[in-house]
Amino acid sequence: MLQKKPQDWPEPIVRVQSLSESCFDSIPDRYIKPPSDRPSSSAPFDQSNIPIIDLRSLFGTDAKAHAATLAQISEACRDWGFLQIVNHGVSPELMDKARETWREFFHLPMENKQQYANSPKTYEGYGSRLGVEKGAILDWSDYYFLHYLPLSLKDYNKWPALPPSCREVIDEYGREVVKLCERLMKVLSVNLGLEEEFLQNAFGGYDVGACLRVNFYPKCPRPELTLGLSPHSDPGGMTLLLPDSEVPGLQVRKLDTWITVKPAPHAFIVNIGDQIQILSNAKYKSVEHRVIVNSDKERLSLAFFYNPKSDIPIAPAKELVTPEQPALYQPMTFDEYRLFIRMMGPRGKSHVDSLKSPR
Ligand SMILES: O=C(O)CCC(=O)C(=O)O
Repeated sequence: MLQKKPQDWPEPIVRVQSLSESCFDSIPDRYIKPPSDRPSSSAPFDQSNIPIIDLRSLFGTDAKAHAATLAQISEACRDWGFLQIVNHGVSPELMDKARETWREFFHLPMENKQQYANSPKTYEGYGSRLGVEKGAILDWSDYYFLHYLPLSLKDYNKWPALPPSCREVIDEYGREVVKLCERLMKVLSVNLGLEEEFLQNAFGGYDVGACLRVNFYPKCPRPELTLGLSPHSDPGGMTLLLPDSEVPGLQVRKLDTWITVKPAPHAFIVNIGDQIQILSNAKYKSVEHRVIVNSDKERLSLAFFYNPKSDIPIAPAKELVTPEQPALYQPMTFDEYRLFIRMMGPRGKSHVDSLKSPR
């Protein structure tokens, strides 16, 4: 396994937003995917969607309704690894404000954004590529990455100072989303047949890792040749994605097809990450997803990653290891795991699969 921290990008960084403004009918070769990886334009229009689950009963006193919601979540986690949640307790106004604030950020003049240009040492700041492999084919997106937790990594100076409300909005949004993640961790623990606090404790308590990646997908003159984000599973614990309210783009792999998610109004899209796959001994699986782009509308999404504390070993829960289902993974800290991924960039599910115990 690779252990050296990458120091710098292997090539000069080009902002996809600038390319989008200067390319009218072609895109640079660096963004053209091999034919088998391109979004298939011949896919039939598809009605299917990931499950949409109303969480209202989790906040009420009706035990039967509560149990029914838990059962729906359990089925979605097992069958899809992805679900949409509505009536989740985060205010729709805050969700809209978070999206709008970040849209304003990406529309600031380039020099305002460049002062936050990131490096692969920590990825914090304004970025345009994942992975440091020289000559890699790149994705059609820019992003902003920041730490919300643990408090030791939270650094307002690394968050944008503009638009003026940005830091305050991120703080409020982070607070509400963390509360929701803590609630979901209890639901997942109970659904796995574990103590309610099991997953939270396995993540190292409440000062966990939480970070935000805001993805900006500019318009693309040749969307059939590229992807906004290559297929990957999320390396962390659980992700709460706030998708664009107008423009679809997220696709989730279901067997051999890619399902385009149709976001419900003010829903969060929740997905299981590799660390919960490992802790659940693969009862729940992280699922590959990717993003397609389009020629007439930009797209913005906020991915909030809720992760274990970075320096504790993560291994299958003993309660879920049996003679019939032995431990599928060897223990590894999230720091070690993430470093491996940050070197390589998005690679489907090959990262978590490579942790499988030799048998
Ligand atoms: O933009 C999206 O809809 C998905 C983003 C995503 O998968 C990610 O940030 O890991």
